[in-house]
Amino acid sequence: MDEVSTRSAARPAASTAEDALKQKARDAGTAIEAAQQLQETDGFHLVIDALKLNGIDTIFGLPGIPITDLTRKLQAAGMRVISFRHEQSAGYAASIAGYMTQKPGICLTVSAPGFLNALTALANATTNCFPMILISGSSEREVVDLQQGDYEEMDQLAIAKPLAKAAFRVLHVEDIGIGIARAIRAAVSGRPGGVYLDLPAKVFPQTIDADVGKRSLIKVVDPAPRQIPAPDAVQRAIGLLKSAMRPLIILGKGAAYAQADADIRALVEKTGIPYLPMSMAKGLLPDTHDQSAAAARSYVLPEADVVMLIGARLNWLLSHGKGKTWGGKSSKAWGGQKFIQVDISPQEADSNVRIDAPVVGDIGSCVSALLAGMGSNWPSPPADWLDAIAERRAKNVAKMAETLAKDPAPMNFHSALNVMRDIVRANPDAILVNEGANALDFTRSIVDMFKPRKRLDVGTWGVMGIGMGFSIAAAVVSGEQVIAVEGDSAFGFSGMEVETICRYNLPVCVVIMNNNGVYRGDEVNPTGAADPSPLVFVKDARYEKLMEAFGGAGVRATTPVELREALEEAVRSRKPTLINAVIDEGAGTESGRITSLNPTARKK
Ligand code: OXT
Ligand code: ADP
Ligand code: MG
Repeated sequence: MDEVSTRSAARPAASTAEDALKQKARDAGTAIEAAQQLQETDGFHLVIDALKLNGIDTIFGLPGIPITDLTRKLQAAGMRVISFRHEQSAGYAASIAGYMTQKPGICLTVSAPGFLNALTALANATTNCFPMILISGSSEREVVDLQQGDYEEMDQLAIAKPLAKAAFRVLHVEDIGIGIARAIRAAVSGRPGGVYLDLPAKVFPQTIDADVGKRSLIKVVDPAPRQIPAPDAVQRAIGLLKSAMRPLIILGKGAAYAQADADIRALVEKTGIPYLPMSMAKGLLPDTHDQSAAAARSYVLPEADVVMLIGARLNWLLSHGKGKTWGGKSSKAWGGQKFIQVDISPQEADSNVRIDAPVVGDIGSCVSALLAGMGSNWPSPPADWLDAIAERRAKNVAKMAETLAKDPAPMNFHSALNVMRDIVRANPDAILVNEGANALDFTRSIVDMFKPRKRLDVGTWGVMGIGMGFSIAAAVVSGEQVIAVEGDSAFGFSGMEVETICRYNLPVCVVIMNNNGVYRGDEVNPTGAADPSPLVFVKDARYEKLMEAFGGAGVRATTPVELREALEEAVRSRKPTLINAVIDEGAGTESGRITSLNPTARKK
């Protein structure tokens, strides 16, 4: 750690002889004061020192009262401070930085409105198990608690609590070290999540003896301790897996987060069991892997008899583990599968259906224990199971290839994403950010991923607005090229951050799948009045000019050839680029692949 920072004093200049004398006397006083100050530190510096001590080197935020000076001082202390145009994007950036690095991503905001702007991201982080810490300045406690109308008055701690994994407030400068240590531990240990840390304005200028301050800081030892699974739980899981005739492994984003890539691949390959990657687990093994059952999803879920979930929850994305998707006779009926669930959270088991073999621990430890317990001659799954999957997969892949080979005018999702598929294959280190409905669902199934943690998307909530925040953080923490495939509606939620992308000159290429609206752009107002349908946007919007406005490259692409050229140039130049890919406005469907979740009106 650097030495604990100290504050410095300014001195006035002397003009006359008398003034000079006075100045001399003052200087003597100032020197004593300065010496005293040299031995003092304050809240600003202790926050910086505590973060640095714990290896935090990047802050995502937006300055203003009471944290403006903190952002300056963080930068002056050598930390990377990425300043956004809206706190929501800063929050999403922090959360995905946490997912990518296993270190809590830090988002720094002002009080009440700034805090609230970041709150969606904090809640989203908790929901997705991403480790982040939202640090917000807040107003005078005494005034807030008496509701006397302080500047940006709000009881932020109370509001954050139900949306965060943990929430803390620091009232005294000497507790800053503990507050930050607790926040770090809470964010990354066990099931990761979003943590709120409230820092009232008056803590920042509070002073304390520098030595006492230094001693008050905590370097967190082993912030995310390994959690070794119980040997009998491992044996139970192995026994069940061995008994399977039609086994299936489902890899979720918890498995990607765990960074146990080699062991997970070894487990899949050693068992020979087909696997299904959840969206953000794509690339954990290359999507072109022989054992991938992604292209046979609707076949393997109902047909499997034993399913091993690794870092994936049986939530809505997996139809709660029951119902017709799983071969159940009705929408809530159990399909008959037995489940093994590998997860760090003991409470996750039985959340939707019975888990016959829970394996509780961190995925790295669990997978290596499973591997060790399996011995060296694990039998291959029955050939008829593998053959049936291969057949179904080949059929779907051939069907997809046929669609991708078409070149309709105007361009549609398939012909545009066929280009994207080639570009990602040629640049497997590039990070793909993805949001929208059709723009999301088509990209997920068309664009293969080849390396872990390269696909970042709307996650558990299907939330729009993550696009630019995720892209900025991904570029900042990895230095890699980022390609953001965005629905035109999705892009609108965080579009102003293209200025941030240009300001920091990040290698981000935003591709807008522009179909003039939410899901599609051809809806009309049924009354015939002048107002457009609630689902459509200005036709032929020139989104590319937004990027040009800030010095980046803007391209309007109406054909796959133009799109390919623009993408290749973006990747070659690493310049901030926005490609407005003009898609047939009638190409999408309502809510993409999740149309069925829309309630339908009884009365037409
Ligand atoms: O097996 P079958 O035959 O079924 O085939 C499957 C696979 O086997 C096959 N497949 C393949 N075939 C060949 N080759 C390969 N490689 C291959 N891979 C797969 O393809 C099919 C499909 O596979 P998939 O996708 O794996 O399977 P399936 O059944 O779809 O999986 C189910 C799910 C649930 C896991 C999956 O669908 C999924 O992950 N879905 C996520 C959906 C989601 O999160 N959507 C986003 C939310 S929608 C809505 O809420 C929107 N809003 C409202 C809103 C939101 N969200 N947030 C906020 C803050 N405010 C409002 C809005 C405003 S979307 C939206 C904007 C939309 O407009 P845009 O302009 O942005 O976007 P466009 O729609 O483009 O206009
Ligand atoms: P997906 O959306 O990809 O299916 P989910 O977010 O539903 O994934 O599930 C991720 C799961 O992974 C959560 O239940 C979480 O507790 C678990 N998890 C996260 N990190 C770890 C880890 N390091 N070890 C074990 N489990 C983890
Ligand atoms: Mg759209």
